[in-house]
This record gives sequence, structure tokens and C-alpha cells, in this order.
Amino acid sequence: MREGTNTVVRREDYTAPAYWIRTVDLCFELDPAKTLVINKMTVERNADRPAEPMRLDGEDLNLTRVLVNGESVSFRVENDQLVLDTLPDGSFSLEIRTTCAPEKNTQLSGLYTSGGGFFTQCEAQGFRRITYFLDRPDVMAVFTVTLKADKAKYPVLLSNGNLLEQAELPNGRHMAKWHDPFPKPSYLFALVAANLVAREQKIRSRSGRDHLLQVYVRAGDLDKTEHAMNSLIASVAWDEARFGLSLDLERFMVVAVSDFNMGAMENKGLNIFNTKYVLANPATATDVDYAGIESVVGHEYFHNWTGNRVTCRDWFQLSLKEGLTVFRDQEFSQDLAGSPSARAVKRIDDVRALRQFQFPEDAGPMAHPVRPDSYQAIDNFYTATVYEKGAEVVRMQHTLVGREGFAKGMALYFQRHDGQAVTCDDFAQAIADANPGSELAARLPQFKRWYSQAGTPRVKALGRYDAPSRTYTLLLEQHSLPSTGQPSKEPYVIPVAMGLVSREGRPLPLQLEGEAAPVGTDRVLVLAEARQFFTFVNVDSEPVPSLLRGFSAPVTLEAPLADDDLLTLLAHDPDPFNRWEAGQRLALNRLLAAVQAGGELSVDEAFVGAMRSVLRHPELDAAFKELVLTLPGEGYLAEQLDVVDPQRIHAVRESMKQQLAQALRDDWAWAFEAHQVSGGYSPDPVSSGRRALANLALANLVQDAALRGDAVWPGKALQRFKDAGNMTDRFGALAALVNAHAELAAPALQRFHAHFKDEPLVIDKWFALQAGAPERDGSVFARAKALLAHPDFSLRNPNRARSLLMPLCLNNPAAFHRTDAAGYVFWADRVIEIDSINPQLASRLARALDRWKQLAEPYRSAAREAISRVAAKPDLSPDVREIVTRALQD
Ligand code: B3K
Ligand code: ZN
Repeated sequence: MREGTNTVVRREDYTAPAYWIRTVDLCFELDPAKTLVINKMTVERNADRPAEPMRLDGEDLNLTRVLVNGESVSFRVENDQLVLDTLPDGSFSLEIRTTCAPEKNTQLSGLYTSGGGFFTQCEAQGFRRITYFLDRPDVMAVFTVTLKADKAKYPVLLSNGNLLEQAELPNGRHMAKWHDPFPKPSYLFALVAANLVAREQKIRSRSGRDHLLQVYVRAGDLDKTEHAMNSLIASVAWDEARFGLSLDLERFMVVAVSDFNMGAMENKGLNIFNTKYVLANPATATDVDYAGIESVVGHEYFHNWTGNRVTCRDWFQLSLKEGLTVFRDQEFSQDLAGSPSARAVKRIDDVRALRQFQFPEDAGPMAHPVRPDSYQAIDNFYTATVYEKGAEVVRMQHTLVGREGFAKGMALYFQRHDGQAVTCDDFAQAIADANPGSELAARLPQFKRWYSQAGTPRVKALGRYDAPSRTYTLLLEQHSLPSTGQPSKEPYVIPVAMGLVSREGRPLPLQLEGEAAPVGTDRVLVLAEARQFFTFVNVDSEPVPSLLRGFSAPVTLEAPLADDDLLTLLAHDPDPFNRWEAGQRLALNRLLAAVQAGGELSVDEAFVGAMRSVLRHPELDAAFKELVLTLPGEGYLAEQLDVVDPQRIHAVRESMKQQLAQALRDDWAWAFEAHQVSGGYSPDPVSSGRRALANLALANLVQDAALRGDAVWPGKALQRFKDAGNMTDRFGALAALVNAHAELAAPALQRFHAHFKDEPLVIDKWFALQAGAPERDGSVFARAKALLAHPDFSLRNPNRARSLLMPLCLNNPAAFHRTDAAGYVFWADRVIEIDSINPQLASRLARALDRWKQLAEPYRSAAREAISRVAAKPDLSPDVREIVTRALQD
């Protein structure tokens, strides 16, 4: 199971390890230039496997000593593996000494330095950059860790589990010894040695146990830890209440670090977080940041059970922990949001993200099943498919067995597998076994195709009403396009939550043929064949079908609904998700028609009227209105087309935005005034929804005014930017100016930078806003390029690098896809440059051209050339190599 350039690891090749490591005693002499690691293990042969040499993984290590049972032995180092040919039978001790250079570790995988402290990141394969080990998740050991370091520079010494002892050492050094009683795979190991302070909170759990929660940050950041701590407290309570899962350690620590490759990491008892997902106060963080912190803190905490107590047998099973934990964090945020409407807002946000990132992935060269079959660099498979589609696959199981049934399934899963490294099959089996008689149990092997087949299935729906017999027949058909390595696909089990709505907007009773009486007005149909008819009886009048409510399956629904039907659903569907969807569909139909007709669009009164009714609706929540009035994104539009001209899509969408801004001018002005939030800042769903709608209103008003040469709204935006009492309002006003009013934007941006120059996370926003602004005349691209040379810019800090490059290359099609190919040249240069510093980061950026084959000319040829230029580099990392090779494959 080794990786190197062009080495493919296959799921079917899995074998259990030849050795088990039962305990690990690690001692670190921490030094940025040369850290000594003494690793003492107790090892056992796996009696179920034939005798073979022990092969330990290692990377960028200097090996100084190998002892078996205290004696030196002969060994070989072969392609980053330490091979021991002759070993005693039964159990033995193995001691390995190595050194590494944390300050040279720019990859941020393994042990590295950041801001003068030491931090680790071991998932997926960083532990082998700390010491030689069987670095695979099915080898679980009990860890004891001793840290020794200079006391003045690194006063805080942390590792997993419980603190056993702390002592002073000669020469200004000190030590701390930690012990984690739970056997764990190496990817969950962590250490921190740094100058940090902690916010602390003692809690007593439902089960009556006391725990200490700590959030560690740099001294100046303590005032930004309250929300993270509150989120952690809420997470502990939620997991107990919803799933009966309690915190199993006396101490639970969260540490924030500013150099980090992803969001956060669930190391046992010592979660390490990107500062972005910890630090927030009203002056520096937006409502979206607050929500992100809540869900990431929840996510990492929930991993303590789903991931840590029960872990993955191999990395192909990654979605076992990630899909399930994303599902859990989504449910957590929904449960905290409270009202049905606020829950729906969260669901819509999640579905929007799925469509924006996962659907394109599933249609492009990186398409892979939720449980992949092969990889070259496992870090490339921490994808939207494994995470977000994986969460949808768990959600469908939840839908098929119900909320209670799912909780029973989870209980059975832990009863069977606590302390084990298992597979996605084990999970689905537990959910099904706990619910005999459910649709899931009845169709489990077929359901599991969701784990093995890639691509987004399409579901076609066709309804026919027969007045004389008062029946409504719904034909549902499913169809899946081929994807790489999967030329044909078998039908899925697709839960289709649905209802029928009368033309006047009344929910109709649902009685299927053969049923004695109607069963409510909302139900789940299970589509399991390629095509199936569902006939409803006693239907008084021709209904409008409301299908896939709550987005009950990750499919593309093709239901040829006329405008009138969509308007009915937008106005009356009792399911808020489908109400939103109807609005999106109305916009999408118009946008696509205009793109296909060559770019001209003029919005009609029916559409404007519908949008106005939503905006002015007396009962709908502001957050929901904001979602309805936000047009489908350019990326989502592109996915509906066979051939994509990014400039045309952008022009058409901008034109619709502009026309709506104008047609709804008075309504936007009303919305802006009516949704001001007074009083102290709180990130709750009601206040943040009001701020979101007010900001959208302001953006529309400034855009409309700028075009008319009217100075009133731009002036108001500038004033709001200056006076705002929180970052959400300040940034909203700044964005409104940057997006539409260059003259006022320039000094405002300057002022913003000067004010927040010591707040790195805010400066990230400053870069991102400029790189993500709507392109008009090439100036956004030019500015983004120029910002590379800004003194605050750096490719070494992943947050900063992402802040400029991702908004431009992944989220700003009109700025990135240029007829002169300058965007692609820029992209290729950065991918190559970053690859030599941080392959994981480079490989994320490399994904920007995944969908190049879909592009119209001249973009397509220029994109291929840029990808080929990257691919031609001989010394690419396996990470980037895998992405560009797949992109160029036929
Ligand atoms: N499990 C980590 C992700 C690790 C990514 C390694 N490339 C964070 C999370 O999903 O919670
Ligand atoms: Zn996770």
C-alpha cells in the first residue's frame, strides 16, 4: 500500500497487516532544525498472515538506530520503507530513532513549525514523516508521548489523551508526558508545543462525568474564542441528546494554528484547527464565518465517535467516517437552527454546495465512487464526493429507516464495532440490521451501489392526470451516464420524498392504488427500477407534483414543469426546499434559454412578480428570501450545458441580476430598510438572515444606482461600510462597492486594509473579495495578478494562498477563462510554483481546470495546453501528477 509517482493503490489489493503494533512510546526532543524522535513499540506478528518481513513507512527522515528487543539488527531502507527481514516470533519490542527538520517542512504534513510553535498533521499519511511506522488506519496502538522542549519558547506541551506528568529539565527545558488510553491509528496522533493561552470551560455531561474543555490560541486572540467554545459545548450536548454518545476523555482540547492545509483535524482529544474555524468576534468575522466555526467544531468533535472510536479499515473507506460525520454536523447545525424554516435554509445551503462542487466533480475526470476503487495520492480523495455525496448517502439511509430507526442503527454500529477499523459495508449493514422490514434492509445490496458507482444519476419524472378516473400517474425513470472505468451502471435505490399540490396551492392527500386510505400529504416513494409507475387515486383535480422534497437523493431531477406549475410551487409548496427550488428553476430556465439563444435576456413580468412576492412576503423568513433571490451560480449553470462559454454565461447572469436590480428597485430599498438589525451582535439564524437579506438588497441597490450614475445608494453603502457595528455589515457594504462602484471601492479597500492589517483572517477576506469580484473588462484578473506582489501575500501560508487563488481560479469563471489564455497561464505557473512548496495545496488548485473538456473554443485548446505544460514537468508531486494525468486522459 505504498505511494510514489504513478503508483496506483487498489482497494481490491487490501490485505490485513503482517504485524500489529500494540503500544507506542514516543519521545520528542523538539528543535526546529533537528528534532529527535525515539519511538519504542511493542509489536506482534499477525498470526493470521503468512510470515513476511516487516515494512515500516517513513518519509524525509534520518534514521539513526534500530533495536529489536534491545539489540541492534540488520535492516534495509527501500523506497521510503524500513524493512526488517529477521524478527522474533510472537511479541517483541522495536525501537527506532530518527531525526527530522520541522522548520523545513513546508508541506505541513507531519511535524512542522508555524508562528514559532510545533504542530502536527498526520492524516492521511503524515505520521510516516515523524517516525517509521505501519502508517495505515487498521493498525491501532495505545500511545504514550513525552515532549521535551525549551520552556520559554514552548511553554505549552500537548498531546493526545491525559496528562501524566510535567517537569522542569536542565538548560531551560521542560517536559510533559501524555497517555491516550484508547488504541488509535497513527493518523490520529498529534502534538503541539507552542506559546499559547487557553479559554477553559468545565462541563458536566448527562452521564454525570466532569470534563475540561480548552481552546488554545495565541495570546492576542483569546477574545475571539467564545463562539468556538460555545460550539464545542453545544456539540458535546447534542451528541449525547441525539445519539447517546458521550465524551470519553477528561480533557478535550482544540488548538488553533494559522498554517494549515485544511479546515481542522480530529486527533484524539487534541483537535488541531485552522484559525479560520476557531477565531471570531463580531468585528472580524461574518455570520458565514460564525456558522462555519459551529459546523467545523461540531464536525471534528463528532469524529470522536465516528472516525476515532470506530475508524476506517483502509483509506478507501474514508467516507465511512467523513460522509457520516458531515451528515452529523449538518444535522447538528439544523437542530441548533431550530425552526423548520431555519432548518430548510441550512439544507438549501448544503445542497447548493453539493451542486456547486460535487456535481461537477462527478461529471469530470476526477469522478469516483463514494468508496473509491483506486488512488495515487490519497490526499486527493478528500473530496466533495467522499464528504458531501457521502453525507447524502447516509442521509438516504436515514430517510429510508426514519430518525428513530437511524438512531437504533447507530447504536448497533457502535455495539458491534467500537474499537475497530471497519468498512462502509459494516456501517450500512448495521443500519439495515437494526431496521428489519425497512426498505433499506429489503434492498441493501442494491442500495450499496451508491457506494460503488460514480456519477450523478438523472431522474426523469412525467405525470399524467386522468380526470374521469381521478387518478394521477407518475412515471419515474432513472438513468446514469458512464464515467471513467464505469461504462454502464445499474439502477440505484432512490428515495423520492414528494407531495401533490393543487393548483390553488393546497396539499393533496396521497393514496396510492391498492391502499385503503390516503397516507398523509407527504411521503417517500422508492424508485428502485429503471422505470416505475406510481398511481395515485382519488385525486380531485390535476395536481402539481412536488418531487424530491428536501433534496431526498443526490440526483438531477428532470421534471418538465411549466412556469405556472413552478409559480404554484414557489408560492405554496409546504416543503420550503422545493419552494426555493421552484424559484431557482424559474431563473435557470430563463438563463439557459438566453445562453442557448446567443446571450440576449429580458426578464418577464411573471418572473419579476414572483420574485417581488417572495421579497415582500409577510411571513417568509429573511434568510429564505435571500436564498430565493440569489440567482443560480455560474458554475451550476455551466453544468446544465454540454458546451460551456463562461463569458456568455457570465454576461447573461449579470444581465438578469441587473434587470432584477432595476425592476425591484423600490422593493430592494424597502427590504434594506426593513431588515436592519439593532442591538448587540448575535449570529443567530434570525439576525444573520436579516443581515444577509439587507446585504443582498444593498448590493442590488448599488449595482442599479451605479449604472444610472446615481450617487445616493453608493454613498449610503460607503457610510455603512464606515459605521458598521460588525464585520457582516461592513464587509457586505464593501462588497457592494467592490462589485459595482470602482471609484468608491478603491479608497474603501485601502481603509479596510489599514484598519485590519494585523488580523490575518480579515486580510484573507480582503484578497478574496478582490479576486472574486464580477469581471467586467479584465480588470479583476489584472488586479488579482498584481496582488501576488502585495507585501502581505504569500504562497507559503495556505489560507493566504487560497484567499487569492481559489476565488479567482475556481469561483470566478469570467475572470479566469479569458480568450487570451492569460488565466490558464497564471494557473499553470502557480500550480508548478506551489507544488514545490506544498503538494496538497497545489493539487487543490490543480482541480480548477477539471472541466476543461466541456469548454467552448478557444478556451478548450488553451486549457489543454496549460494542463499539458504542468503535466510535462518531470518532478511533480504524486498529488498534482494524479490530477493532471486524469484531466488529460480520454
Ligand atoms: N479528517 C480531516 C481531513 C484530513 C485531510 C488530509 N488530507 C478533517 C476532517 O474531515 O474532519
Ligand atoms: Zn471529517
